[in-house]
Amino acid sequence: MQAETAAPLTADQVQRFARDGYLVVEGLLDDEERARHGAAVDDAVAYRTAGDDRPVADKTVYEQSFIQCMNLWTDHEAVRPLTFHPRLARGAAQLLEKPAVRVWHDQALYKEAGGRETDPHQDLPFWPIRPADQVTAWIPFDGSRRGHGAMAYVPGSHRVGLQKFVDITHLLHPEPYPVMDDPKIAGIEPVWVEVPPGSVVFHHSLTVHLAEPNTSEAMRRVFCIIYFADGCVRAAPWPHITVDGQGIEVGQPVRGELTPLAWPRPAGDLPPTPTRPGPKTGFR
Ligand SMILES: O=C(O)CCC(=O)C(=O)O
Repeated sequence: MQAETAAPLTADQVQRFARDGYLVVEGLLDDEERARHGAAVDDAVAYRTAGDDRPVADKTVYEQSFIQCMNLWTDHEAVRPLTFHPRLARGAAQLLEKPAVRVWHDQALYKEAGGRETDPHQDLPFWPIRPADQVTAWIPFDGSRRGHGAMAYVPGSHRVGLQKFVDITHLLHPEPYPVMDDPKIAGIEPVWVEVPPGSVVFHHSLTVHLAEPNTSEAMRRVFCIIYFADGCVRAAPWPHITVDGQGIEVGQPVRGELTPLAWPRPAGDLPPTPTRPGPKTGFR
């Protein structure tokens, strides 16, 4: 394993993230890491989805966007070194320009062959945590290309004062809010991102993003890690397992066994298995 000494991102990359709300970083994982972590996540997804043989067409609209398996680090120890990978976590801290970051949750988002698009949305409105100091590392194990569930980001959309809940599950609102038509971002073209394997694409929790359908024959294997700045507080009383499961009241900092520090953390030190499970699917 490579020793982590230097900060992984340059000042220019941090500035571009602040401007655009997303950042492509190629070569952040080497081939050995990509293969090892990809296999661990594959195994965890297979375990979580065992017995579900439904074809895509028989799934709910949300499930047709991706197979979502959250908090894999909590019950799959082999996934833990990726969720708490020091290079990624330190990069997240650099992008948020904060000394310390915690993990809100990880998740596999495996878009099946024939899977539908991921509706355009922002992440923060799903979460009862503020201020808006969160960043997601989106890790496509096989790289990302058009036709295979590539993502697009609306550059600068995290800076326009937009904060809208878009029900990408289609469970509460069958027709989710058409955020791309919102006057605050209308006219800004989304940027489609294609990256080679080993890349990580970071996005801010207020950046509007979307993914195209997977029209290829292969599964789109993506793993995400959502980090937040240490010190963010629970901001709303509505039920959410991540904060309720740790007894965190409105106004209190989100600190506990379900949201451990990812950076700084001694090399090779991984958090223990939490005593209470966090959410495993959906946004709660
Ligand atoms: O991978 C996708 O299709 C969507 C990803 C996403 O919405 C996210 O990482 O916040």
